[in-house]
Amino acid sequence: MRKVITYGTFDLLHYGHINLLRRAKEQGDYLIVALSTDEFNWDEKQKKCYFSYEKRKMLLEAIRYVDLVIPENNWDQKVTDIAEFKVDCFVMGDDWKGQFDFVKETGAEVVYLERTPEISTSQIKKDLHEKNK
Ligand code: C2G
Repeated sequence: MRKVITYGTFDLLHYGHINLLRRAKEQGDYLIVALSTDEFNWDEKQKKCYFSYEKRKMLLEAIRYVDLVIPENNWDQKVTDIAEFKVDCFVMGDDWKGQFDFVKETGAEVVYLERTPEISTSQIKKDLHEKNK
């Protein structure tokens, strides 16, 4: 069984996320999503999520492409996650291109997939704010 892993916040789940998850699953047979915790998002990405970790986890677990959701607590867990779960392929959107090439040291393939244009959680928040002015 070829195992794939990807990392992210996945707040206000949208079709850009689904496009990523669908293509990530196409890289193998089993997809693990390491979901950024609320603390990690705030401390490391200065992101305040609309949905809590538990709600974002529930949403991801309902997606047919996703087989397992684990917490992402820090930037450095990727190498140990890949060893622990015997992952064959690490996938991220190409806005991260080159940022995680060190993961290749684990022997896992590193794949950056094209981001879906014109949609992002921050764009959704901005548009809703404008509309409700
Ligand atoms: N994504 C995408 N297209 C979009 C928006 C997001 O392909 N229009 C991808 C991102 O490239 C990422 C994944 O969807 O691979 C999740 O995006 P975010 O929730 O924004 O995650 P991010 O804040 O990039 O966190 O350790 C890695 C970080 O946790 C990644």
